[in-house]
Amino acid sequence: MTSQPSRSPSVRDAFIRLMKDLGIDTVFGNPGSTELPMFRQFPADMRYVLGLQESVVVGMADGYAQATKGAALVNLHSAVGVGHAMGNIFTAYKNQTPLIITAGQQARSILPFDPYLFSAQSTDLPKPYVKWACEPACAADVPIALARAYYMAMQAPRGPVFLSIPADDWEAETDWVVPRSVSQSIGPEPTFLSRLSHDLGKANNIALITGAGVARDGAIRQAVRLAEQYQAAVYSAPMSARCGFPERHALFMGFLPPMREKIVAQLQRYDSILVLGAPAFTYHIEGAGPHIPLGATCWQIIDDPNIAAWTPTGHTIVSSIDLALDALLAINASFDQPRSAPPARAKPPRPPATSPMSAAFVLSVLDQVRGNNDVIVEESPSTRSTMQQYLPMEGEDHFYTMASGGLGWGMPAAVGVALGRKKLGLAGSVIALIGDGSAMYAIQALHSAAELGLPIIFLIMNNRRYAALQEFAPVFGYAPDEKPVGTDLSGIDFVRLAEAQGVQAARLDNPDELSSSLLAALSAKEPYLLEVVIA
Ligand SMILES: Cc1ncc(C[n+]2csc(CCOP(=O)(O)OP(=O)(O)O)c2C)c(N)n1
Ligand SMILES: [Mg+2]
Repeated sequence: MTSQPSRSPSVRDAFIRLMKDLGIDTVFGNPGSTELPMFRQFPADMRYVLGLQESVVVGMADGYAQATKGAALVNLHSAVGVGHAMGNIFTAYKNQTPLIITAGQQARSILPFDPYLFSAQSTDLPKPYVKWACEPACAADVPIALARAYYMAMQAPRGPVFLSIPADDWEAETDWVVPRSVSQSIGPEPTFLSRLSHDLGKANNIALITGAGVARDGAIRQAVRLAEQYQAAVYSAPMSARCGFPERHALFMGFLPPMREKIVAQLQRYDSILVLGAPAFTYHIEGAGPHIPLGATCWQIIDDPNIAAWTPTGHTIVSSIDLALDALLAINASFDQPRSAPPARAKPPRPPATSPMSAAFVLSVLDQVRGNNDVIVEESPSTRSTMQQYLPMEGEDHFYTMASGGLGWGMPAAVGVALGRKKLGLAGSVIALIGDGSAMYAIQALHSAAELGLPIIFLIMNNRRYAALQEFAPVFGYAPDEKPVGTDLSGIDFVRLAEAQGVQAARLDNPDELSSSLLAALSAKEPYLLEVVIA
């Protein structure tokens, strides 16, 4: 911690000092007049990462915070900047990413006159998708509000918080704020743990379902030990935004779909279900009947009391996943029945090199050429299930997608993940696997990638349409030959979009060139966009 001089500091000095003391040296932002006073004499030892639209700013900060496992600081322009950012604020909330989002506000001295750029109900605007929103009652309270914002964001369940700061606050006098230590995890209740351990000991066939919370809490190692101890079959929770279990492990059985009847069918052979770091369950479409197979017991361990409250069935331990698993593994397991491993799942067939290429072919080739340290950031909806077959993830820091379903996160998040990994000195490239439609929600992320010179390959899966919606249509009663309106995209030239923003790019439709193109892109130290034309 820096030593504090005795004079009364300005709000700006106390704010910046506290940011540094909290370990924050990067600000993701897009500035306006209401933010200019904040960063006058911007410190040389801090970095401002510019995003050309506010949703890009928040997406980058989300990827960065997840990769560095800390809180990221965001600065937005008053009302409209927050509005632009709202989609990715929603996603950060669902991702449980700790973000301190500051936004400018008009000067307090002119607020009575409804001034230009005034955010009338500034703290209501980002609700309900922030854990806390505050416009401090007076200028001197701004630094202490930053401290509260930080501890709120980092406390489980983590998430974004919001501070609205009037433009004339920065010169006012205040006091230094000294960081405190505040624990960030939640521990499990021992009586619940022994009940869970007892139930697992009685079970014949256990299904372990892992979600993003396992990765967020760095608890994959414990999840593997637990699965091996009980010879449990492991599934990824529906729509999991991170990798919660090594997908090449013999006990890994695959991915649960976000639909009630299908989950029940897939879990039919288990009499005990334990869900870690995910709700039981996340649905995308309507369903009916039981949520788990009849007669099965269901437990979930989750750090969010809100999820614990709405869960329709079973028992819940509200706890951070790592602490709960450490405690569970420390209880000596005794089994009523001897355990044997569940049958391993079949490998998918090798896809042929057709022209145009299939997504399966592209991803199977990518799997052969990618490095062990490479990271996948995915936002390519109709490719997701193909990716799950052909691109198995290794561990907790190898895969990121958004938990919200909101497009426009993947492009900027890839930039943030790459920047975060660079800060930590981690090797490997970031591979952003992005649909053609998805890319267009936040295409300005390419500009930030070029400015930062990060090793990212943007692999645009160009099928010239919103395929996921076309595939989904029959679920909503469309006839097989009826195409939903507004789902064809054509004429988008991703190479020119990339080059116009300073990113090298190529378009590829020849399957024979795929492997060498991917290898060249992966060995580049700079961002590279590869537009792959797929069927
Ligand atoms: C912000 C937002 N708008 C609209 C949607 C609806 N939506 C879901 S999937 C999809 C298509 C995405 O297209 P693309 O990235 O090309 O992937 P593909 O479906 O072709 O694999 C759309 C528009 C959404 N999820 N988020
Ligand atoms: Mg598409």
